[in-house]
Amino acid sequence: MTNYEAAWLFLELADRVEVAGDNPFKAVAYRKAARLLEGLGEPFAEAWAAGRLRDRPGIGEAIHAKIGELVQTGTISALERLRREIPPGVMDMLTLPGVGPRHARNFWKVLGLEDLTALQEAAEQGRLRTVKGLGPKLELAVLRAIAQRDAAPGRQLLGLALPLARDLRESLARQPAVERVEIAGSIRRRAELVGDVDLVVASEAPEEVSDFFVRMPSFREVTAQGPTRVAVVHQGGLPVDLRLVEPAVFAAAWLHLTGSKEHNVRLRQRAKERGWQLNDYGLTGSGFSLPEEEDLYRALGLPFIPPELREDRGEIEAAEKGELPALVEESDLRGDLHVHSEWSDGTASLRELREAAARLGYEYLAVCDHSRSLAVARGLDAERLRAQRREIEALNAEGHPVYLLAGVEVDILGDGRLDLEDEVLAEMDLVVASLHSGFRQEPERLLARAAAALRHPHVDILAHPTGRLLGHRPPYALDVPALIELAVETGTILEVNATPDRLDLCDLHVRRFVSAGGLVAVNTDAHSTEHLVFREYGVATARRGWCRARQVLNTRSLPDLLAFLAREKGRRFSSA
Ligand code: DGT
Ligand code: CA
Ligand code: CA
Ligand code: ZN
Repeated sequence: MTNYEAAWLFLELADRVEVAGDNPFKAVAYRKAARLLEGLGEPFAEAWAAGRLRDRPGIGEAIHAKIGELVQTGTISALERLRREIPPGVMDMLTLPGVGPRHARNFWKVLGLEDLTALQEAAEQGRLRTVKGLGPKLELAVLRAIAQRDAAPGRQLLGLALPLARDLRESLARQPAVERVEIAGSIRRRAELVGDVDLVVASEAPEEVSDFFVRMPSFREVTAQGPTRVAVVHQGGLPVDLRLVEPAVFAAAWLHLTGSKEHNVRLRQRAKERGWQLNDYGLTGSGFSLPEEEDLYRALGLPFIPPELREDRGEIEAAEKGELPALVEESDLRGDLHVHSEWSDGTASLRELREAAARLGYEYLAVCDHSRSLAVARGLDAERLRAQRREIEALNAEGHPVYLLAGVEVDILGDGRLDLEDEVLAEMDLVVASLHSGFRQEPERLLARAAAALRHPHVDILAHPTGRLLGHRPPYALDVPALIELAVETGTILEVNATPDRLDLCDLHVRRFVSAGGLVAVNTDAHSTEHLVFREYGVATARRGWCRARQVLNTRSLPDLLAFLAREKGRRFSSA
């Protein structure tokens, strides 16, 4: 058993202990032990036998004994007991985003729910909120997560699949038999929904790698296992496809498995025109040595094409002419222009948000809590907004590297008016407007509401313009091309909301908007400090929309941003 496998068992033990309602400190201790085992640097069994695990920080007597059990019997009796005690359907609940071990315990122990179907039913009947500590918010999260699975059967949010793919890649990368491992497929192209995880491994000892892989505890099923391919199904239901190749053909295999299929077809045509054949083993007949993807593209007369563009949407033609855009990168962002604090429905204080922004190296953060009509979110009225501004000004007086802008996310009301008086909006550093109601309205009415906001002199940004929730709610019946045209005309920024189930605007709309001269803002709409890293998905969407750094407002420095906002709306894009 490898250190990794041992670590996984301790992580599983931690989850199960929490679900069973055992002493919570135990779970913390098991997770700590798992981290230690992972980073040990020598086989854990040897370290244990030589007594080198004794008295390590985090390894108490009880954990030391459990590691001994693992060494001697290959398992931990406490874990085996919990595996028998907890119904498998309860552990399935942990695969829903937003559901942790403590929730699962409550569902099981308090409400008697033993699988996802029962959980869904209880959430629909509003029974989850009857348990102390569980609220309507969790009910919604559960329903949304379950609906997501159903609405896009077999397809998963990038925001869930990418972290999983990275975990698997990391585990494989630390195997001595693995020379190189990379993520391929739609995840590498950063598609918003993906069908599976594709991994490519270069190895001289593929059996060793596949043996290791199928024994990883994160899978519920092995569907294929051969010398070049292993297919498994992750606990959460997502299939994982592992290809094993000779190190010499790694680049060709990686290119092939990254896709898209349509992009590959075009590349093959080019190879054929040159009298070669492109396949997952390389460029047959060309005589080139092609250690990297870049070399393959060069042999075909093209510069490297970023994976996000490989959809046969004109990238080959642009590459030929040397006109590929230099795509915006995460490191280009200097701030986030739409975050929520505990003043409305966020969980973090302004100070905590500012610290989290500093950790990302940001220069600014626009606090945009909800306006009053959004009562479920404890929206702010003019008076509370002014109180919040005083707190923001006091914080800014501290000379911290992150400057806070006093913004607001103002609701666009049913008739197109905004939820705050013009004079209040005029006081704000930044106004983000959004539609939160009227999902079933007629297209004309919706467009009229959005248009009123775009034409409003104080509305700087339209947030999550189409209102879609991936796998859960379709976009509003909104005429997006018309909206885009009006946004360009009025100088209104359109948001690329980076929340993994929004990604709104989507890639194609981003492309249309920026090529028409519009500017976007990549915002996380964070409701807690952890959400700020969602920017990765927003940047990915912008990149898939062929977006350059200068087409994203929040890549600008603070002085440039303030100068931009100081200009009259109508002049913003032209002088941008
Ligand atoms: P997905 O999994 O549905 O989100 O989308 P992909 O693009 O990851 O598709 P997948 O997993 O079936 O295959 C991974 C890549 O392998 C795909 O993007 C391109 C390549 N590939 C698979 N099948 C074919 C094929 O029949 N022809 C060509 N040219 N390439 C293929
Ligand atoms: Ca795939
Ligand atoms: Ca696949
Ligand atoms: Zn928001």
